[in-house]
Amino acid sequence: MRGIIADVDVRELDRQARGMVERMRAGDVRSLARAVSLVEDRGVGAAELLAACAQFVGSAVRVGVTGPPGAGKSTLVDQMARWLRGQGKTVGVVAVDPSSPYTGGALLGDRIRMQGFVGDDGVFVRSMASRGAMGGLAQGARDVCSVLEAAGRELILIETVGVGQDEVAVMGLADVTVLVLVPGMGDDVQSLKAGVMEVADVFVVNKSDRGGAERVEQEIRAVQGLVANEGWVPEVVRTVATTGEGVGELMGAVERFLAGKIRRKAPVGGGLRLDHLGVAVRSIEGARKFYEALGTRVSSEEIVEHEQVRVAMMPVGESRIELLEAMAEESVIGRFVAKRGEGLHHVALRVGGVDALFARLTADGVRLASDAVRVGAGGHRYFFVHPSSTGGVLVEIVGDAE
Ligand SMILES: Nc1nc2c(ncn2[C@@H]2O[C@H](COP(=O)(O)OP(=O)(O)OP(=O)(O)O)[C@@H](O)[C@H]2O)c(=O)[nH]1
Ligand SMILES: [Mg+2]
Repeated sequence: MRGIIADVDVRELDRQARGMVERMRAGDVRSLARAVSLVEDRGVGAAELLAACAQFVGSAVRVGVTGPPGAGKSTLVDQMARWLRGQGKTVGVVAVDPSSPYTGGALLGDRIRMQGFVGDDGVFVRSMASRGAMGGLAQGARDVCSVLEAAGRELILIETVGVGQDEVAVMGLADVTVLVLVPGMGDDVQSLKAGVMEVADVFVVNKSDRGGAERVEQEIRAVQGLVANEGWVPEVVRTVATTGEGVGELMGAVERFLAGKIRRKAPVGGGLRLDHLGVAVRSIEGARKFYEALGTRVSSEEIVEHEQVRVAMMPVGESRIELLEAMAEESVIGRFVAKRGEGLHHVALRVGGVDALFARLTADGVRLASDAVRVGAGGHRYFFVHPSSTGGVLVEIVGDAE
């Protein structure tokens, strides 16, 4: 009986969570506020809510803003939010305050400044207190970000004081991290470099109305020489957060970093990817067990009639292993197994522009093992390149599905 009751409760919580996400997505800010509180407090239904939010995770651009206490992070975040509103973007702000939220001046300061957004539902601000436990802060901030993303916020600004491990962990949530420094830090920039300098994708010299900005910039450049950052040299931008000066430039630097990050992450070789490995086997039933023991499974099975072959797909990361079993002795796979035994039959590479590549390879005199681009299972287009041109492996070139 208990089990049944628990099941009903869980289903009811799931139903409530889905309703909450629906209302948030429709723009109901009160539901958003309640949802954020629920995951922050880890209350009953928080797990169900996060599960309902899961499909939207990663939909926002997350911008981390960190730096020493009093550097002007909150003032800058406020200006960044204003700038983004000017671009018509919806914004979520997560201010992670390591001191107590009930006694510290920081939260009050945030409240006063952010009141500029009262009446504008396009900016949602939440200050979070440290939960004390290592990692708790980052987990809490991560969950709040998930909720904001489920609510459809396009950008999330995450403010945290860059002091300890917890804060560095919070910055791990961001797609891009802005490190805010101020004039008068002198050699303190040097002392910051452990942990904090490394996370910076863009440097801001705030309070540059005060003079001494040049000195800090030189310090940053000096330390940068010591820090490797995936071949990216972070830009240094001067701002006056109190007036908004330099904020447009800062947002430009953030955009440039993100654009470069996508480029840097793109695979070398113009989008060339390993699509699958084709393994010729006598029996799929016999061969699949080994791969299943490694933790993959057969995601789909199909028959390619004109090749007289049965195919079992087993996902491996973004690629897969295809087990190929002949349906007739006189098929390609049947002849392969009879002659060479079981083994690697082909390597399939995915490209953009399969027809253009077919034409170019033909023109270059590469020996192809197909007389034309063919249409295979799932509508994808493919052709084979003979092993004599590839270093001894039959290569299948696969294009994207039509
Ligand atoms: N002169 C000058 N003052 C600034 C500038 N930016 C911020 N301030 C002031 O610096 C003080 C601290 O600003 P905050 O935005 O609260 O700084 P913070 O980094 O968020 O501070 P914590 O969250 O407490 O670490 C406030 O009095 C701001 O008005 C600036 O560009 N120039
Ligand atoms: Mg602050």
